[in-house]
Amino acid sequence: MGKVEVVEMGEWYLDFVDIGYAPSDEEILVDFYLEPRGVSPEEAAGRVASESSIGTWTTLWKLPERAKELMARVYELERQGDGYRARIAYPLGLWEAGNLVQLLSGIAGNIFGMKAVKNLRLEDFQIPESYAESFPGPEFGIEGVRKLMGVEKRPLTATVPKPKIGWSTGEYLEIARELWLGGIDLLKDDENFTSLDFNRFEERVSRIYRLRDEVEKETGERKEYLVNITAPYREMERRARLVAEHGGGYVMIDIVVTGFSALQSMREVCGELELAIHAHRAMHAAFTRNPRHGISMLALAKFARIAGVDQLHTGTAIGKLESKAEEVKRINRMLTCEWYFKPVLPVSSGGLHPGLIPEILQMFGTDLAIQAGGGVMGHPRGPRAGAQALRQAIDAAIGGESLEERAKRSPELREALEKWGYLKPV
Ligand code: CAP
Ligand code: MG
Repeated sequence: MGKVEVVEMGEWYLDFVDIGYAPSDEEILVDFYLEPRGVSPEEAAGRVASESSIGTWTTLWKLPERAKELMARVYELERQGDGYRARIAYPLGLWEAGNLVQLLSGIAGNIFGMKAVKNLRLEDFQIPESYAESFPGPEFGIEGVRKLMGVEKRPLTATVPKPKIGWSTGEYLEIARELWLGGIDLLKDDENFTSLDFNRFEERVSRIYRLRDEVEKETGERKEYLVNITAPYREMERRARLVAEHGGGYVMIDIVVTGFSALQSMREVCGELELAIHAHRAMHAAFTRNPRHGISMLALAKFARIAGVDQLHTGTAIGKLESKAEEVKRINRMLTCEWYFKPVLPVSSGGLHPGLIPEILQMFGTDLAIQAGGGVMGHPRGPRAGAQALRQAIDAAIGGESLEERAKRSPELREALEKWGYLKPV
């Protein structure tokens, strides 16, 4: 490396602005939306680049020789709505290979609290292959989970035995049996259901896989259990090992509340144990929902694919939780496209019931998982009929048959339509 002259920092922030700079293909490129406050857009963008790379609020006594090579650079800045789109290039020397949490602490850390921006949102980012190679990505991916479940084409189905929490272990297993016999592929714990006095993790896991094996024999279909291992890290590891010991095929992790450090380590553990990871995103809307400030769900989903989840909730656009169709489609495209890592199966969930299935498949296609909790457990004749109605709706939608037509010969679907029709929950 040639001698880098130590420079006296003048307009410190504007030194991080180099509009028209052409980033090398060995840099991490990040797209931000920002609204300056009290400073020019250039200085606001420069402050973001400074604070997220090597800078601070003032010029400094001295800089190490390599400083200049580590400075981030704003290379594009253009009006966007009430603010600006700022594109920033980060030299790879700033980032530790394989350490996603360090990347997050840089490009998604202090900068959201800067006074010089009224709002700031991390919209998207690109990484070079040399950085991507330091991450495993998904162990199974879409092909792997479809092979695990023996389901080639149609959407995988999942159901949470609602209410979210309350069933005893025995009651839970009885419902699991009904759901699996009715045609649900994946029994799913809810995001806030872990191990409680009336339904301990150990007892549930010690019994459920024997039941699963019985139902597989009875139906000839593969069945699995998205068992929620969310807990302090060491407990998650212990629970994953227990699942593997009992012959489980998946774990579920609430990846936002557990954090990316735990997720990266659990990805290693689950790889060793050959457990697929179903990623729940509870808490994401605390920072993804505001279109002016925070982190986009697209960026969060990209971090999750790099970290190596196999399935990820991405929204429904027409269910009970906020999400826009175009955004969900864009996220699903990013999760399933050709990239450095195996594709991740999008999970559509939240307020879904049989009446909404045709529109879900019309919007998002069939390469996804559909979770219906209330939309199955709310069926007048209980979980087995609810499961049958969901599968009947999927079969009809895939076969191009209207739900009304199919309901003529499928009473479970007819009863679901009588209860919910085509209601879009709010
Ligand atoms: C859905 C759900 C899921 C949400 C999560 C719930 O239940 O189990 O956690 O889908 O949202 O607890 O609400 P229902 P997202 O099927 O009964 O609505 O998928 O958007 O991350
Ligand atoms: Mg839930």
